[in-house]
Amino acid sequence: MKKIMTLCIIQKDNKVLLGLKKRGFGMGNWNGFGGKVNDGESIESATKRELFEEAGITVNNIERVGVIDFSWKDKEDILEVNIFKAVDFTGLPKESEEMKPQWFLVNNIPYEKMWSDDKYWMPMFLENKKFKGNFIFDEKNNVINYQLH
Ligand code: 6OG
Repeated sequence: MKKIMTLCIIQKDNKVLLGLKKRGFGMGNWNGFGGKVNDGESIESATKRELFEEAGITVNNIERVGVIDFSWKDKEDILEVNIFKAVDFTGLPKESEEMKPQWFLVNNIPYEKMWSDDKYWMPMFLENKKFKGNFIFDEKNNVINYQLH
């Protein structure tokens, strides 16, 4: 089964806004904000909803810059993660039950405390390139195979 998910990162000047995931899937990792798209909801509105729920900020303009399929060795489920960039937002990033937001300089991204795929596509994200790809992980969530273009 394929699950459609969103992931949104704010890039402002030479900084990006990430959040420390406090619970659930990916707990302990820094990541963008996002989650599952609900039935009947568009991917764009799910992206904005998750950003508000998790970081307390509102965005008008978001741009889809990447789509990546994630799967795990010997497992059938595929996560389709739609990756968005936003430049402008209103509100002050605020900690939620799920995420603790923090700004990082683009040359100081905490890759060692992020999902192991991020170091591959984040440089493209930061350079305003568009990308598509797929990643396969082992049971320890290490990347064992990927394609990205
Ligand atoms: P909830 O299920 O907690 O949202 N996500 C991933 N992000 C990265 N960078 N790498 C992955 O590799 C990911 N798998 C899922 C999508 C989970 C959030 O985590 C993202 C969602 O934004 C496997 O609601």
